[in-house]
Amino acid sequence: MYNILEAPFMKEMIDTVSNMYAHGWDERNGGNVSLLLTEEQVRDYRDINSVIRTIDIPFDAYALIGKYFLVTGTGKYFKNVKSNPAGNMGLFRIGKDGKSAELLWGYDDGGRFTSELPAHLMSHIARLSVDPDNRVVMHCHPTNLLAMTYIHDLDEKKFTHTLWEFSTECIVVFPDGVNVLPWMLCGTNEIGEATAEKMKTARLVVWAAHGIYGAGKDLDETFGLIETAEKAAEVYMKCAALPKINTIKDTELKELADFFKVTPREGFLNL
Ligand code: 2HA
Ligand code: ZN
Repeated sequence: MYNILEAPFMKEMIDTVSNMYAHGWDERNGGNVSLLLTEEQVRDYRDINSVIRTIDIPFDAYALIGKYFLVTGTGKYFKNVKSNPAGNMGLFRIGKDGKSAELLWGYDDGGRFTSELPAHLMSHIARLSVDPDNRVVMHCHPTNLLAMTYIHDLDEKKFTHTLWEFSTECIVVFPDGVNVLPWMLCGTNEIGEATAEKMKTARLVVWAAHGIYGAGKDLDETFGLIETAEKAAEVYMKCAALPKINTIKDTELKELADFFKVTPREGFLNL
């Protein structure tokens, strides 16, 4: 059995949440990340039969029974994850009833997973149904995307189009676009269900006046996805109050998509 703090997945998780904090996306206890692991990955670092305690899950996660997740803790600060990984994160398996988390490591101070677990697990289920390689769900509060939700139409086509228009690489990085939810109460099963539904058609889901959810096959890819959208939102916010005299035309967006062999979301370009 190896030291779990030396596990590549653990190091990558610590680096990623630290980087998210450094980017200003996760003030105080803002943000949460979940990483789906295989039993093989976990077995090298943990006795999978030694369950520390079980924690109730507030909905039926039957579709994920037996699956392993490394998840940031509720009320915990990303700022502190690096100096105290086991106090700020936990690794658990979804129990046979689908309604309990079997803790194998972490949440050392008696804590539990993020209050946004429903949105995370439901989003994992939704993404896995369209992409079996999906492993990560990431939530944070990037400043410019958040700002944009106060001044921009929340229509998904319009929101996506603006991001595509305000940085050349966007259509290549997220050709599936961005879905948007209106303001909703966070931490509930309802926002979890709504987020998961939106995750079926895009890997980015904006929560108006709150933040964003991203999904991907690994931590780097998911971080990069949010980073790219946030960059475009930043450029948009710098330009929004100024007269706009240049843009990327839809014919040019199509040229980009063709050259990089991606398929833009149906109907999102005005051609
Ligand atoms: O966990 O970001 O959405 C803190 C949050 C809630
Ligand atoms: Zn949040």
